[in-house]
Amino acid sequence: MVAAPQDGWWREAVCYQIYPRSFQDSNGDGIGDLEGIIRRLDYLNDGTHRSLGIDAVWLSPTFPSPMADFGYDVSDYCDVHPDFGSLETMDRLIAECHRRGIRLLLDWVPNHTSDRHPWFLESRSSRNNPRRDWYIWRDPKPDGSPPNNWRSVFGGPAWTFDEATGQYYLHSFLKEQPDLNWRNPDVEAAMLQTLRFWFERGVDGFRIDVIGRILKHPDLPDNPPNPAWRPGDRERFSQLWIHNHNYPDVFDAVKRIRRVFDEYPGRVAVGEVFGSPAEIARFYGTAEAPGLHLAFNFHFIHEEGHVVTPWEAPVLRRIIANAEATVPPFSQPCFALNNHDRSRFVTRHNYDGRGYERARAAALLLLGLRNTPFIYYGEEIGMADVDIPPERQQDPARFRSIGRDPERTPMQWDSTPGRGFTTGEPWLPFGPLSPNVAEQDGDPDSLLSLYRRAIWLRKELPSLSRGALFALGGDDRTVTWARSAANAPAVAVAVNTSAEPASAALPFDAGRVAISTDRSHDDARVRGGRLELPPLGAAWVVASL
Ligand code: TEU
Ligand code: CA
Repeated sequence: MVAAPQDGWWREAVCYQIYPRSFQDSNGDGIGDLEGIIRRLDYLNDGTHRSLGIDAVWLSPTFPSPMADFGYDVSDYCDVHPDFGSLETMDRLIAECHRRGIRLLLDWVPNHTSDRHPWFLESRSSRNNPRRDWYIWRDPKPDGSPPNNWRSVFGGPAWTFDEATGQYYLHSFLKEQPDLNWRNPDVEAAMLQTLRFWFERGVDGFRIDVIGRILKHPDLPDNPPNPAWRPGDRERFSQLWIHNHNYPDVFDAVKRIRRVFDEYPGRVAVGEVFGSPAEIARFYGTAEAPGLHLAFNFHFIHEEGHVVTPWEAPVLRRIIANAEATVPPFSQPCFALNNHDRSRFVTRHNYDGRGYERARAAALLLLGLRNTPFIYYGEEIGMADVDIPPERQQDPARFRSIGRDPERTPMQWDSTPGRGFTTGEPWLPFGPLSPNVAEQDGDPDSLLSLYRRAIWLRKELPSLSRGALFALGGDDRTVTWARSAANAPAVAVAVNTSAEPASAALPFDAGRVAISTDRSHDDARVRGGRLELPPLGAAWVVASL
């Protein structure tokens, strides 16, 4: 058989997102850094079942930045922010990852730079500067107002007036994040060069920030109002983003970006994308003209309209079915339950105090699907959002009513005053002493132990790590499916989202529970094609051959 056009390590990988400021501080300044990450790599994968078994790490931005958006405002794509280390530390991190078989992905931010990036400083210096056209400058309307009605994702107009040159510049996010003009071929060439810089240093790929926004309608027309919007809803949803989000030209640019990845064997592009299942699928391109290797599907966090996705079997089933039906056959979905922009899972689903139980079932759901899963640091111990007193708030983005600090607090390694994270004052306050890694480490019933066992089991069961997904079913309380690869026993996954016990119908008659949210069920024999699940429980069942 000829290898599929998109085979690679990433197909069977379990990935882990690190928010570098919050993972491990090594020098007591209260800010996590690359040296700290190196010290914690054995926690991620030391080759034994005592570690998590992570195959790839994605670092949120580590580049020089004024930190207006904590690194998503890049002022130099080819260096390391001194808070995090240096190029030398990054080289060591790459080597230390590779020594453990861990791939390293960095975070590429192509839509915008910092307003302090030398390119923007030149661009804003005069109307006839050679780099003027590297950003998106337009005259005011005759009444002095912005060139169109586009809103910033973080609130307010997407345009800021520059007194010195008498024009507005476009920024889809903060005014400190001017949008690059990807219609200028020099911009594209310069940005693609930054990818090669890191590939040459051994980086295994990139998570690509808001890739769906890099090209806008060339005429920058007004967006139409959103008929579903009601006063009190988030302002950014007051209009339909048709001219500045997933605009058709984006998908051609993605294919050109992909070709740079293909210059270097084994490098992977994972896009941060938003939209319907069909829109997400479009980012993968076609077998002949591939786009991204993987495009995130955030629908377990929020769907269109951005309301929190409920933990309900019919909703989960629909999300899985839609992803399976749309992602092209040469690749696979890429799900996440958490990230640095959204309220954490445990908090989102804690309305009855049972968010932590749902997190256990969610781990078996995420790792049981046909996908390249991404785990957000702290998810594996059930970290929740932390209340941030007003005087300690850091995130300027009014993306929700508060910023995104609650889901970005330092990793809780132990119950000491510095949580094992720092010897100094942490940049954001810690959560309560519990949960932490130390207390869960030796406890076979902990969430951490469940994640570890599930990840290693996934590697040992080819049906789970690379099998097809079939027989997606269930009822109002349960969602079930099976996975199967050649020459391996099929594995069924069953999740009970209700607070009542439930009986799930499996696609095969007999098997053995390989792992479940309630450890007392492990190794139970299954007969007659039914599995009894406790309230909010989940399990994997290996079919008897
Ligand atoms: O997030 C993009 C972002 O804010 C989305 O959640 C939003 O819904 C999307 O833009 C809709 O198209 C990324 C980063 O993850 C975030 O941390 C950054 O602040 C942002 O881009 C700007 O770089
Ligand atoms: Ca530090």
